[in-house]
Amino acid sequence: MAGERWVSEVNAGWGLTIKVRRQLCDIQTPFQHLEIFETVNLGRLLMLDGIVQLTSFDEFAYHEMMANVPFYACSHVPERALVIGGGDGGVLRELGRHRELKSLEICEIDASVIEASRKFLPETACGYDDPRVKIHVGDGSAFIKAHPDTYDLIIVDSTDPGGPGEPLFGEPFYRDMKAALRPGGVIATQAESYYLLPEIAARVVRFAKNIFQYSGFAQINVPTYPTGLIGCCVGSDGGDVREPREVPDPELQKVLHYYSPEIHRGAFLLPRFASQLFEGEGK
Ligand code: SPD
Repeated sequence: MAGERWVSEVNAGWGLTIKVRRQLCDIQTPFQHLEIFETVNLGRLLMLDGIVQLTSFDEFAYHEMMANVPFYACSHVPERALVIGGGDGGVLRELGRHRELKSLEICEIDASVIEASRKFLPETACGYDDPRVKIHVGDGSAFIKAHPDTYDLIIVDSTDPGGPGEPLFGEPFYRDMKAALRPGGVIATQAESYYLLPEIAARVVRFAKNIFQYSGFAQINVPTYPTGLIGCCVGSDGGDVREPREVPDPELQKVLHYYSPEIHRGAFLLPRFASQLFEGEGK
């Protein structure tokens, strides 16, 4: 309609279009095109290279699951967590709710994502206000190699493959993550949608299955990602990642709007075609 402004993510033959009021940030960083919009119905919107990373409307779903599934999948109480990517701070915000974590590190390749998120997305980037947070700006795949036997949780909140996140979708990186875990630690990675990018989802699930004793794909409903769904691939040698170690204490559960122990278990229950895809049978 004349005078209206819409922004689209065009990805793998799909389009997802959101009505926006104005653009708050438009910069070409050394790594990617970074844009932030104020939308009409969904709060703020962060896009990197034209791909939706988050909206204020539903970012809680993705960030709660990316943080809490690995936190509760860990067979011991985790103390040291590392986020790779995740420069908007949303995963940090959710991890920060856990007082048991003694250190919270983030390795983000693009300092501009951190700066712009702190300026324009304060409700997400408030994760950085936690004094336990230590920021490393650099390449996550190199960082992980340099830190063997260090973390209880490694959470990879990456962009899609093709941009700066590309090395994070390779098997060597999964092996390096395993080496960077302390015994019984857990990895969780952004694993795409089995509707939108089935080959990539199947590939990362295969890596996790080949490398860890226990693994699985947890699905998350996120309406502002194309197909409304995204996966979290989880792997560990410590125990069954589908079964939470404990329930959140009642005060914490009150502030979680998506995660619960029931959702944790249920997220690993997949439609038959998706299970077959991950078993290598495909449809
Ligand atoms: N297809 C988009 C995947 C985006 C995953 N990263 C989101 C960043 C939010 N912290």
